[in-house]
Amino acid sequence: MRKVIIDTDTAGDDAIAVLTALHNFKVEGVTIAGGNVAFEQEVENALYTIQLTNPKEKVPVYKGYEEPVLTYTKKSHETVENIHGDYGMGDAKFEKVEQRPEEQHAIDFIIEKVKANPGEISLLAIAPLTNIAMALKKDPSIIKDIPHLYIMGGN
Ligand SMILES: [Ca+2]
Repeated sequence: MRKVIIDTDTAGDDAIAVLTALHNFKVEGVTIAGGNVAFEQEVENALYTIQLTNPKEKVPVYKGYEEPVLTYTKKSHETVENIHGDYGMGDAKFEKVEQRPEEQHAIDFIIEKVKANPGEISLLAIAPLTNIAMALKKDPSIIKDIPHLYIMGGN
């Protein structure tokens, strides 16, 4: 089964992508980037989505960058609860699940995991590319060890 890391700003659309990936790939971890809704809510949405699948092995969740690398006119980015609902899941509010995010930063997880599995871990990037950019900036040597980088979006 293909090994992947999913980088997501989990709201309803990404929840479907995460569910699909959990069904079809060996998901080594889920990393969270600031994007669609409030960052901590994205983390909770990812944890909730993973729990729905009741995975046999724990799928760890790592917090990454909450803010963009660059902004042009504003201090930060704007979230879009007007599109995804107050909690990012179409106004549905779910209880917090038992699993909590890991302590390690998302980009350190990406770097370590890729280095430990050279040529085996593809990245599924479905959020703003902040975590991917910062991981590659911190350790460009991992580029040669990532077989595929799939991007939906690219802000
Ligand atoms: Ca997304």
